[in-house]
Amino acid sequence: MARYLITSAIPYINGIKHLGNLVGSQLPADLIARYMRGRGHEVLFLCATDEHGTPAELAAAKAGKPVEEFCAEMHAVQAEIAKGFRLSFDHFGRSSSLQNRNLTQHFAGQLADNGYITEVAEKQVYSNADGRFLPDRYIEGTCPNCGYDKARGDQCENCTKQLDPTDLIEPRSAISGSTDLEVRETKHLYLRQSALKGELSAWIDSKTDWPILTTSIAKKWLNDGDGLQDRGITRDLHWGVPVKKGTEDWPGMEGKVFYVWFDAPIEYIACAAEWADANGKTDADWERWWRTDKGADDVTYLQFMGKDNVPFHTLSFPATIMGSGEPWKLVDYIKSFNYLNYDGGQFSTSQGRGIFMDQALSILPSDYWRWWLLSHAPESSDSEFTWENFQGSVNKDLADVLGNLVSRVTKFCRAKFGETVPQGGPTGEALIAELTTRLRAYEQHMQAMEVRKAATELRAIWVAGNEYLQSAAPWTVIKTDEEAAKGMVRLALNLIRFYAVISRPFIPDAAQTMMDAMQCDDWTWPDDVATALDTLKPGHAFTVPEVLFTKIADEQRAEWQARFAGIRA
Ligand code: B3M
Ligand code: ZN
Repeated sequence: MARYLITSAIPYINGIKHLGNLVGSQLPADLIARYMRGRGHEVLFLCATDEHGTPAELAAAKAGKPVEEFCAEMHAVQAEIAKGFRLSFDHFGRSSSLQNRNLTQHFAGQLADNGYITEVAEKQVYSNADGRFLPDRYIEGTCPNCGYDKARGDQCENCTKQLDPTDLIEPRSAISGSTDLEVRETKHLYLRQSALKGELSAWIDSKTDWPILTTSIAKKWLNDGDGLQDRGITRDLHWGVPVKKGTEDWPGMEGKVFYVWFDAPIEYIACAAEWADANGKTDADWERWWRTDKGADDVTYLQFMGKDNVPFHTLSFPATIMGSGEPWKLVDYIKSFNYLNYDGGQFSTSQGRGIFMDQALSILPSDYWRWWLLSHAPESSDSEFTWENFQGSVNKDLADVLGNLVSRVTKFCRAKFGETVPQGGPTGEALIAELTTRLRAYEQHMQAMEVRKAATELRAIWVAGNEYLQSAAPWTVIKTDEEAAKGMVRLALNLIRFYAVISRPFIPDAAQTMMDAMQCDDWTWPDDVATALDTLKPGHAFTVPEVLFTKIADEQRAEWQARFAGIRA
């Protein structure tokens, strides 16, 4: 038995995620967590909401709520949707937790003590009316280049010219509209990533088994242009982890918070502490997952994320850990994803384009989505959701192949032999041989986290069962050789249980329905296929389940297509 620590990129708090976000982080992480548990490994699967930063402040202001209240509500909403998708987190934490506050301040203190933090004086625009420094993009004014009167302090949207806030004519605060602005000097902390460049490079170079997508992005940031830049890790905001050096105040940093991307990955660690606290466990219980001096030596740590998050996970967060000089676990494998597009364009949170997680669950149960998304995961390139493709997958793979087998076998048996597994002769040698070969391939793909390949193999395993039944044809054989027909049905009923076990990481609800119908609760992984297909003995009672998957009719598909064509308000 091995130990797997699995984390998904933590979704930002400011809104409900779309299916593109889901398939790039939480869903594949859940797939692998479920698979590893199914193989008998010990798994700690963590996720959380990413709650700090300007977007959270602004979303709360828009909702007319104090930011703490907004975050607490949105956390509950996201947790509920995660349950709806059957994301099997051991804990769904919050980056605004006390545990994360303490750990973030602790890391900053360690980094400072080890010489990896510098203080940099900067000039920044301060708004007297708002009582705060304004990030460049929250300053508006007239563009000196084209005269557009809503140019932002970082760029003019009209003529695309890159700007400095001081370039703007008649600058004003985008928050309050106030023109009572002044330039003040302020100090910020920088993480000296450049000083860790050698160590980071060597570490990335040692990861020869990582997906190209992951290492190519990391190497680009390490080596392009000026190479790895030092990064500002503090901000002049109200909402965030207050800047402290461990437990001590940091002179000159009063009123400042850490940048959201500094504390967000630290939440992966803090979340384990939250998990322990929420479950009456001790510090030792979570530290054995995270500290190599406290038992985490034999842990394999897997991270899942979209490609835009890769630089932070391959460089910044490792730099935080390395620079701390403490024995925290570094990630062993980063599985990253390309983008999922939506019907000829991009999914977009800011524009409300595509299907969002809550909307998806409002029209179909999670297994339908899980199957399509995972079997079309954007691994080697971007992939695209179209309603036709979705309809095709559901109708063929889920309804015609898997669902049909289950209903045909159970109904036939009930009609001819009653609702117990019949006594019949041995059969299906060729099927067992094929399933064995395919199951080993499936296991290899899952171990390698090749999601699409695993889905393809699983589908082939379902097809093999269907073909067996089609050519064995117990409904014909029964007329001449009842004993043989019974043997086939017995094998096919066992096949349903077998499918439940191996399909569970992809479609957990259908798997449960299949297992329940077989009146069984034995989820043992089928190391030996012949033995697995002999689990349900003659005389074992079963029931005919409800329809596993309903086909999507053309009219229904067209209606959804039209309903989700527009922009979500
Ligand atoms: N919150 C990205 C996002 O929600 C970001 C990931 C953080 S991982 C530590 O899209
Ligand atoms: Zn302009």
